[in-house]
Amino acid sequence: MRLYSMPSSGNSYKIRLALALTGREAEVIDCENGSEALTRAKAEGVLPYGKVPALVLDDGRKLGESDAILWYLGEETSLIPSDPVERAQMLGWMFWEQYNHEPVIAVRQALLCYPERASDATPEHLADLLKRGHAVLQVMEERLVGHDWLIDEASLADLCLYAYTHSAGTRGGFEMDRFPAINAWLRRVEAIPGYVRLDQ
Ligand SMILES: N[C@@H](CCC(=O)N[C@@H](CS)C(=O)NCC(=O)O)C(=O)O
Repeated sequence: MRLYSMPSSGNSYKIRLALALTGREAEVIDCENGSEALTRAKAEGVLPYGKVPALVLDDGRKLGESDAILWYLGEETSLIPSDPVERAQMLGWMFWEQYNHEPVIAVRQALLCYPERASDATPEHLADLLKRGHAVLQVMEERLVGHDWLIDEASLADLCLYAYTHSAGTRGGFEMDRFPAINAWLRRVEAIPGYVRLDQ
C-alpha cells in the first residue's frame, strides 16, 4: 500500500497511528503543505478528493477521507467492535469529529502553526475558535469522566479523536488543564502497544 500523508497533519497522523497499531506496513509519501510532492500527487490523480491522506491499495484502488481509511484499516481488528450498537456509537464519534471537532480544534492549530494561514488568524477568529473549542472538548470530557474510552473498548473513535486532541494545548492554545479526564485518556491511548508519536 502507498500512503500519501502530510507529516504535520492530524488527519494523516490518524492513518500512520492505525498502521502502527494494527502492525500493517505502507510506503509513506510525505506531502507537506505547499510541497512539490503534494502538487505532484494532486496532478497524478492519486488523491480521490484532492486532499491527503489518501491510501492507494496494492490493486490500485484509492481511498480518501481519513476516517474512511481508518475504517478500512480497522476491518477485522479489535478496533472495530463486533456489536452493531457499539459500532454505530463508534461511528457517531467519528462523524462528530469531522463535523464538530476537527473544524474547530484542528483549524485553530492550523491558523497558529502554518504561516500561509496567518492572514486568517485574526484575534476575533482565534477567540471564537477558542470558545467553541472548549465547548467541543467539554463534550469529550463529559464522556470520559468515569470511562476509559469513547465507547466501551478502545476503538477507531479513540485514534480518530486523539490525532488533533493531543496537540490541542501545545499547538492550538486550548486550556487543557480544564479537562483532566481527556488528559488521562490521552495517556491511555499513548500506552497502547505499538503507539507512535506524530513525528515518528
Ligand atoms: N476530511 C478530510 C480532510 C482532508 C484535508 O483537509 N487534508 C488537508 C491536510 S489536513 C490537505 O490535504 N491540505 C492540502 C491541500 O488542501 O492542498 C480527511 O479527514 O481526510
